[in-house]
Amino acid sequence: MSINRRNFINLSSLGIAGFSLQGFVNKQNLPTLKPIVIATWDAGLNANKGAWEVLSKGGSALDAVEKGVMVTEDEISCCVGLGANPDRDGHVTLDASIMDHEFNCGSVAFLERIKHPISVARRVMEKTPHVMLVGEGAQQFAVSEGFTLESGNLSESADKSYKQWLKKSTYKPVINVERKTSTSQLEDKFKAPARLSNGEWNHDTIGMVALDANGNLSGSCTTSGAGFKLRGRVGDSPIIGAGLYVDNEVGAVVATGQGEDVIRVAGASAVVELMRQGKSPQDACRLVVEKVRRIKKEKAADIQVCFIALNKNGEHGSYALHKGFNYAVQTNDGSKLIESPFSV
Ligand code: SD4
Repeated sequence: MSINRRNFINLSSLGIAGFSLQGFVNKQNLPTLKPIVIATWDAGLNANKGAWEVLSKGGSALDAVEKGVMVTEDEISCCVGLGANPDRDGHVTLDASIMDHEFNCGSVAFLERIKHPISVARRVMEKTPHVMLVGEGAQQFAVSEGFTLESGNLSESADKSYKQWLKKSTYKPVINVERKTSTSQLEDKFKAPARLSNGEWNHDTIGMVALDANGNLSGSCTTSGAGFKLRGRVGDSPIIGAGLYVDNEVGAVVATGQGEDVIRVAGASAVVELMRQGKSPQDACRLVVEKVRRIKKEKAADIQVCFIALNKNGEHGSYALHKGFNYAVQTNDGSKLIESPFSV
């Protein structure tokens, strides 16, 4: 995905090397591919379209990653946002985070009855001296900022799944059953949201990272966590450094999968640090996934952990513990869905 040396030399021979390549090429003298946005899962295809409306007009990566994931939060029949599966007490509780190119960040967790947790996370970042608000306090803040308090009713599909779950009420917080399937088994891989043939969602999260025309990175993540989770459970998505991390000198990373195991390894931050040491986005993601695999030993068979990463040059990559993860990419060349490499 990098522009090759020949192209670079051509650019240099046009006289744009030296002074003007400052800010246009990175330290390794690779021209930057921008703008670009990448997002987790096939739902990322639609989300990227929302982000692209901002990026293609020269807008900021921060605006793009907010607008992008709002598309998914708006899909009421989706696994993200208020249409998602509830916790085991029957309430939908949402987590979200956002981070810009200057280490500004904001997040909300255990938030109920608010349609766009990502926008509340952005307000936390921009309007408070804090990074994170949770539960009732986060909701109060959202309402004071003019967000509507929605009904709290479950969507039709979530209500159906919850009633089904109540029959057995087994507490088995296994996230991402996609390892038992493949993208081709999804109803329609280009139509978000995807449901598995057994009726379950194959994920509950959308994560997005973008590089804008000015060369700035930002990221966002929004999720319903895990269906039928313990009340009060919070995953990695709103934890800066675990579910999301952005360092504008290096790159931006977002995670999906079993949040507990992403938190354990400070996942997104760990991937960024590996890129700082010169690893490609894919290799950096792979090394952290392999660490999770080592830590979990035989229990790695029961969980999924995935990262997507974008570096300062616009190079991107991903890695998953198990088969079945994919991510969407949007550039000036168009949009595509990429099957992620995986460990086992
Ligand atoms: C969590 N990482 O709350 C999220 C869940 C997820 O696709 O990514 N689901 O643990």
